[in-house]
Amino acid sequence: MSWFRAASAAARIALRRNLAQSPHRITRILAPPLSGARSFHSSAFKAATPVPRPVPLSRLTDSFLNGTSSVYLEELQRAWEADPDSVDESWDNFFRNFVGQATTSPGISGQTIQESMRLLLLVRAYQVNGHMKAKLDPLGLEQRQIPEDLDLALYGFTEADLDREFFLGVWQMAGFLSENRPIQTLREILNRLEQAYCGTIGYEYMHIPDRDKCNFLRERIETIKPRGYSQERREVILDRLIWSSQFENFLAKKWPAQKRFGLEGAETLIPGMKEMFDRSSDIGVESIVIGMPHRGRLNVLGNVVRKPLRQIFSEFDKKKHKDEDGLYTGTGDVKYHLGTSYDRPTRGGKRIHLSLVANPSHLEAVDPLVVGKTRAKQYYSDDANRTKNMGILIHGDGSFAGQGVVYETLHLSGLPNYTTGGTIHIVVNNQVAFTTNPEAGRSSQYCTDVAKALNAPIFHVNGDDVEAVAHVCELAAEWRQTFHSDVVVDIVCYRRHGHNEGDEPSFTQPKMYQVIRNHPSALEIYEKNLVESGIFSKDDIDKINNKVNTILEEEFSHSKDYIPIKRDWLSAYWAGFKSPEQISRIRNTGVKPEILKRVGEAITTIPENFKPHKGIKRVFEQRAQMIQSGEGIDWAVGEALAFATLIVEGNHVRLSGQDVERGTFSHRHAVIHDQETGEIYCPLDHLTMNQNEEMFTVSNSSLSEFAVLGFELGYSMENPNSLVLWEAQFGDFANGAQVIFDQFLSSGESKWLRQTGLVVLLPHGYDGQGPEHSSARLERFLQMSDDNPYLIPEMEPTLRKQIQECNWQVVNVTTPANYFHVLRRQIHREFRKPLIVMSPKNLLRHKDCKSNLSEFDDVAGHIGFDKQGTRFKRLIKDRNTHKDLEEDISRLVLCSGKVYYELDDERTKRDLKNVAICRVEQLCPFPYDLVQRELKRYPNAEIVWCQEEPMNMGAYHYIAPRLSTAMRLLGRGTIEDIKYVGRAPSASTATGFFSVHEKELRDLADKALQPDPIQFPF
Ligand SMILES: Cc1ncc(C[n+]2csc(CCOP(=O)(O)OP(=O)(O)O)c2C)c(N)n1
Ligand SMILES: [Mg+2]
Repeated sequence: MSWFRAASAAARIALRRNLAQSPHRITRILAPPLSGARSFHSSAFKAATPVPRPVPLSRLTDSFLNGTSSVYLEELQRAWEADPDSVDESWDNFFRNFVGQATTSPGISGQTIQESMRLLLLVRAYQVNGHMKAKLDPLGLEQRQIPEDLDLALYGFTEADLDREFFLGVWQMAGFLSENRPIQTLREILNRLEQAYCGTIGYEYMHIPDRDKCNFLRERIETIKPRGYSQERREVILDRLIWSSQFENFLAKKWPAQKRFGLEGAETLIPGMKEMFDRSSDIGVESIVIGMPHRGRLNVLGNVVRKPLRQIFSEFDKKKHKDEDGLYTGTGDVKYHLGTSYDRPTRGGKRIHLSLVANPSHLEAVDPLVVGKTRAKQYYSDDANRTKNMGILIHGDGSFAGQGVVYETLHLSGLPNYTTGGTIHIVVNNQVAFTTNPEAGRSSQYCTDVAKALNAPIFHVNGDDVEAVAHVCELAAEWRQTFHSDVVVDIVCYRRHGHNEGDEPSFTQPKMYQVIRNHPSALEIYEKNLVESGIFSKDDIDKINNKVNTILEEEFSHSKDYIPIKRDWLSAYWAGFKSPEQISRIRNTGVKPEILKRVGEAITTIPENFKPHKGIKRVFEQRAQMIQSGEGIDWAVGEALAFATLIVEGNHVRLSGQDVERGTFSHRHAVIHDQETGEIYCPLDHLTMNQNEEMFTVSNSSLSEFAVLGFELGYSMENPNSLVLWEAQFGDFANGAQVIFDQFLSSGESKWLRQTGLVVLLPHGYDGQGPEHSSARLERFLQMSDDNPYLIPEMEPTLRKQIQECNWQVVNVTTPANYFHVLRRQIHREFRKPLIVMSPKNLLRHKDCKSNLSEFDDVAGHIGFDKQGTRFKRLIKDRNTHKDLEEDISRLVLCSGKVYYELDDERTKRDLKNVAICRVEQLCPFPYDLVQRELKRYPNAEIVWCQEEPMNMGAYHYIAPRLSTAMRLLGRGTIEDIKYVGRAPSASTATGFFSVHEKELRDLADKALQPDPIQFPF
């Protein structure tokens, strides 16, 4: 409605001016209209328009549709016609644009300002609501109410007006309303509107509050030349539609009993995508990342991405894939989840790189990954204006409307550190989701309405009209390259068979399927059209069909002896990285002292003229002091040193999540703010000369866990030389992204042979803040860990592959130096694994949670330097320098995380000499070798597992079988000899009462350190 508002605002302003400035004009306004001077059409189809009557000035309103204003306008127009200077300048402009042409053109008589305005409203109604009348449903089953504002009668026109001529033209408007539009009859105008807005494409774009963008679309939608493809283009479109259709027919014929989630009913998706990719390539796109669900995936893989057909066919052979000797296959996945990438030639003679991202069944979960991966590609290809790399997401109608991650992902699209310059969304809208009808599946009119919140244009298209599909697909590509923002193509189609090939759809949609059974395919419809319009002969078409069939058959016969090539699990940047079957060198992570000092200075220095908050200034002074003295390095500085050293080594570091720039606990201050100018300064951006601004990225995120974690995961998969981290506000909230943990992070490598070194920081720890700010649900991450609890793998350092074979690492680190090393270890190795960190809250400022700079360096003799050099410590032995054999120690307490400091404190207070406390810093994979080393050191000790979490949570159930396996081999007892000390089992993660929390903590320490043996479990 922006035009309406603008016009009525113009009227309001002019009216106010008139009233305030020129009394003689007021008189004119009040003068009664000259009867019959203007032909004012008051008759209507439905109701008569009120006859204008003069009213007192005090009751004048500015709505030009009511009689009062019309009188006013007529008067004003008459005055303007007599003397353009007699009216306010704004009215002068107004009249010149609306009726200037009409009054001066021969042949048009009697077009009033009222009529001009009503015509404009009519045009506008088509622009806004024309899609409601568009013929979108190939089955013709949709029953939509045609909006009243598309009815001529509403505007006071009658059939008698249809052959009258009108002029229509507005300055600074494109399309129908553009200046210098030829004079047309109302009938012609209407026809054009119907053709543009109510054909097989329904355009929704008038919600976009930007005139240039609307004009861009208007120009293309309201073009005088109706859409038309050349003979040559039509042949390509036909060929592509034949491929799409024959592919499904072929699979159905050869493997009738196998699930493939065929595309039948939506075959035009394939020519649509191909036209979109060709057009995108013509206008600068070089690489496309695709995410899509099950429906039509094999067709897209074969026909769009160009995965060799023989390979696709060979994967249907169930026997074949069992034993691929010598090939790392992981645990695999069903074929309609697999990803792949290929270079594909385009119509314009270029090549475009396509990668289809592997995904789980969880609909839409892959969306943020695609966007994150696209963003990473843009970073690595210096694609500053984001035109070379593009993301495409294909959706189902049910899932696009129903899954919240769609909205969460859409909301990343305009954020500076997440934008990819626009994703193109294609909805395969088959008007059903499994067995659920749209009326039961969504409250919105269209399944795409969610995208309106982002001001994305939405092109609904009848999936039976392949040329219309091709057209909107091209238009979407143009939009994306022009405005660098999201756009949606909604292909309204149908699903010819059941949800999968074995499903009976008539159980639940009998009427729809009656229609579908008799409905010709999109290919049949197109072929008929082409033959009937004489564009192609039946023979021409048969030739293409035969060609396609022959190739399919040839590929099928080749598929029988197709030998899978070495899995393509390492893409370009990953050359040289090791699969879990190849042993990888373990590298030290210590850094030269001079580098530590140099980067230490850089990260603690604030530019002279920058005026930080005085609290921040103090923090930075303390940090500088830590670096200078080499003592008392805290968590935040430990982390910053890890980032800084990785960056100076040439790696990209990216940390995102809610409030990560400052840090939820106000500890990080990675970005500081000038208190006078509001300018920001990020010390980690200034480590090297001319450092690329994005090389270190720290970014507050949208308030989403699912999409942001998914985005970072996608980002991390592009290039191994990047440390990508996502931090939850509190670990508790990570379960909002549970699908990413379950379906991707814990199992992605095993299913799809794609590695990631993503780091997930989950603030965790019982400090009395209640049930929702205490637990990151450590137990869940450990439960998903795949190291065998009853089998100790090879632990000899040079042969050890334990960490490569395990799906991820879960750590609960207790010193800044160890945090530094575990982050650096993510990069300093020849494979990538996700790292789950139970990160601290109160240790961030704990007096004892400090490290010396010497623990970060690689100098022999320094603390932390052991036989292998300086590395991450999977287990930290008791801080007292115990010998290799300590027979007097009567209790060995094993624990993890911050409870260590509480126990140690209590031990000191009680001056206990007979208790040793060891920290298991890496819970998974379990450090059997180091645990056994400690068990041997304390041969007479009672073995305790102490945790702050309730018994049914925390690490207990993970630790117990592994620790007992370690004990059993040393003759130290069974699982019952592990004494549990911790909170009792509980439904809630933590108490909401601080006093109860404190008591629980006291009890826990009392029990762990009690002089008598601990009775457990009975
Ligand atoms: C998150 C999630 N919930 C439920 C399912 C089970 N499921 C598989 S397909 C499907 C229907 C999807 O409908 P739609 O998005 O319209 O796609 P279509 O199958 O019609 O192409 C459902 C509910 C799923 N795969 N993922
Ligand atoms: Mg559907």
